[in-house]
Amino acid sequence: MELAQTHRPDSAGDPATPWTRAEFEAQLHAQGAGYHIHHPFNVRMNSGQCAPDELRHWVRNRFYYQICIPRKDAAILANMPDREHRRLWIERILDHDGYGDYTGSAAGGIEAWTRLGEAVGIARDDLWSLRGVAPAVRFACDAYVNFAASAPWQEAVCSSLTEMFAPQIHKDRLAGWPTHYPWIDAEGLNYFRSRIPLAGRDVAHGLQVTLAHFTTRPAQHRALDILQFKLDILWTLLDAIEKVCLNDTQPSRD
Ligand code: AHQ
Repeated sequence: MELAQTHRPDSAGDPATPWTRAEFEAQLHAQGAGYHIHHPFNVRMNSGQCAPDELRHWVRNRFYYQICIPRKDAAILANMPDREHRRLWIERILDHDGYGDYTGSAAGGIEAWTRLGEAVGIARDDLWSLRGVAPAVRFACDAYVNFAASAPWQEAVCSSLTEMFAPQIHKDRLAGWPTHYPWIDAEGLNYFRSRIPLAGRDVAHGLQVTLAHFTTRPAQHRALDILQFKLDILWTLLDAIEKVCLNDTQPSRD
């Protein structure tokens, strides 16, 4: 699948020579500068400047991203020829869809996000109706699912590595929201708490696959372009959510 190619002046050595694993990993980490933790909407949300309606827009729209994740992961699983990788990857689907009777830790991330919805004042049926999900949010999330289904499985694994930066964004929410948004039942924040160890487990596997698969300098640049594609997806979600919030506050002309 064609992706935008960022021109990067090769900072580390001869462009014909692959980066070492450490240099390649450092290049991947350096792309964190474009992570959505730095998006103006996220900065505003995490500094307590969002109104309740704006948080509800964020929860509603991010719910569409959350329900796309297990479908994305199932698409990757279908393309994985190796049982050992599948045994690790299938965990991700259960993490989100849950299993058993949906209670306690087996409830899954989508159930926990539903709890977050109720905690910010969105009823379960309302959240699951997907009412209020912005077209650009659907488009970006669907682009992610379609990339995962059509790209080689190692490229799709690489695209999940934005989670290298996720623990911090979850920790920020857990640290700030109780003070900034005391009206939100603390139970609703359990999703963020649950993701911190899971993100670490996911990244360990994703990084091992990525560092082993992309072994020439052109391939390593492709990996950086794939990561940028996913960073752009997350950034686009917040662009769209910010616009929804802006439209809410701008009285209609007519
Ligand atoms: O809750 C998130 C999650 O389960 C995942 C899976 C992973 C992937 O496979 O792409 N990415 C991801 C992310 C989650 N939460 C986002 C957030 O800001 O709460 C961050 C996002 C990511 O960094 O990719």
